[in-house]
Amino acid sequence: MTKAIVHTVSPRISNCELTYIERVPVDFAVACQQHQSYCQLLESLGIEVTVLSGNEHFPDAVFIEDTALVFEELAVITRPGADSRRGETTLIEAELSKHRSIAKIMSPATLDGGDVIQVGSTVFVGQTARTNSAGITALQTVLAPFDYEVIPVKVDGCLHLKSAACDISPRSLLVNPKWVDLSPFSDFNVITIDENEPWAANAIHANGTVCLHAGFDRTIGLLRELEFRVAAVNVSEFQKAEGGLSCLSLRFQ
Ligand code: CIR
Repeated sequence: MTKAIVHTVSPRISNCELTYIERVPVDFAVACQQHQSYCQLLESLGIEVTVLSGNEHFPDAVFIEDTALVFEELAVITRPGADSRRGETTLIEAELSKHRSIAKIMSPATLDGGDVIQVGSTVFVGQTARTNSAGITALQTVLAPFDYEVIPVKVDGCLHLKSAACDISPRSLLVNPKWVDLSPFSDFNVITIDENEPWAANAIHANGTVCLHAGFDRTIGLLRELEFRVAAVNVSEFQKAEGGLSCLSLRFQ
């Protein structure tokens, strides 16, 4: 992975969508600092970071992961499940068309990038309030010319598949088993988060390093015991908006 696209924090982030958590004010200044640290962490891992800012009027614009999926062969512009987020995709399409040919998810399908884990030629897609069955079928259709297997995954109790499971190496998934059906993951090395840190499964990995929210000490310790190289960054303000590390970037080669 060598590139990441991020989006600046909207000054309206406190008006973000919320589904499973109570609304508390997001400190905009702290969120901006945390976003900068996140970008610096990606850069320290050898990733070239492009920062967009044209969607600042959308409260959830910083959670750019939900707007697109980038595969080697093409980029898929999603149709986010939340009405308030649909307009975010125009800017992202313009940016991604510099890197890939574009396919689009169309109505009535809905699909959030946070529901998709790509590990090699396997594409897991969460069945959630944001991603409907037409969205999963639409993704299967756009990927049909290529060598991917699209596998639906049952998710319950959290917003996105990636709130419950993320790839942390080409063969390993970090999971919260309370929120996701593990049976589709039988070919992978499945690592369970510490149960006191239910949100800790939202992680990213880049160039051999797993990145986690700094507050998840126990899960970080567990991964280090398993000899993963781990870097921590504080994303507490984004957790108040029901986001985590993966949501804050679109990452691709
Ligand atoms: C939303 O509800 O859409 C935002 N407040 C949070 C999105 C988090 N995105 C992600 O997990 N990929």
